[in-house]
Amino acid sequence: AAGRPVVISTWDFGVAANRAAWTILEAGGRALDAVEAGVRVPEADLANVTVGKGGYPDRDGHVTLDACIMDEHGNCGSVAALEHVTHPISVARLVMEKTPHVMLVGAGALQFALENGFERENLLTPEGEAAWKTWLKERKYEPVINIENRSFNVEKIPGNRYNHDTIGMLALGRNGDLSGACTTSGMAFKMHGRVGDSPIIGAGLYVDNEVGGATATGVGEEVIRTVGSFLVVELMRQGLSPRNACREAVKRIIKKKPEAAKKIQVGFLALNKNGEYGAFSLQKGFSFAVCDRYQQDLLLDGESMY
Ligand code: SD4
Repeated sequence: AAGRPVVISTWDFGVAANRAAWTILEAGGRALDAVEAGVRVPEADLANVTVGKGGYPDRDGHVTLDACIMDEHGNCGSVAALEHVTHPISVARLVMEKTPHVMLVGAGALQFALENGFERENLLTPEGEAAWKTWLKERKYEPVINIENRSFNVEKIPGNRYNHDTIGMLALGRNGDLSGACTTSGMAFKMHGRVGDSPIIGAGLYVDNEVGGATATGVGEEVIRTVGSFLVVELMRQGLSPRNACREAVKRIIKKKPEAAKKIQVGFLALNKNGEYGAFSLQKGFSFAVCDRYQQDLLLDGESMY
């Protein structure tokens, strides 16, 4: 157990994101502020092709972003299929704090963002456009396992420098309050209008301040089908450790689709109220980052089923 405060997040880029969150947690700040600041780091990073600006587009060439955030009171906010805004997580937070709603999508989400001072930007980088044009030649939709982990599959992605994906982040503040955030450009070359698990409360992210929080990465359809993050939190409520709760959720995915599960990646990451954390994935190669007062740049390999 890391104790508190502590922040954990998915994949290699979690290390830099955790650092930004840590600055806030260390000063006694709110977990909600920490997770928002944390995930904004990869959102703005052009070198990663799966979150925020610079994300790979859908098959029609649009970069569409999904994100959600959840606080210690069970408040939540979410945006899906949001275009032209670099920081969907901050729009999601505004949806939570400034509207009577939980979720805004597409043109409505963009309208809300622009009305609240977000700048309209072009998120498709030359690199993203080149990858899309290469993809168009074969038009084969095949999610790449561990596209997120720098040491896996790098060579398989045309024109790809780094391989990253959804960032899910969970933080426990010094005062014992939990929050979480999740943000992504979704599966590269998805259908236009496709929404993954990442902005769906209970699927890509769930936080219950009595118990803990969980977040997911990988093929979102399987996470939605099993309401994965909610499942992990409820399993922790029943007494499972974060690692074992994540493992059960992975097993649920296998049970529902045994054949499909062999070919895709899904990973869960969880943090409980005591600052204990764990992860589990379908395939090897799911990395996650941990930051607490003893170690700021820890990158661990989650266990996997296969
Ligand atoms: C999605 N879960 O859009 C996201 C993508 C992801 O690792 O996390 N891939 O389905």
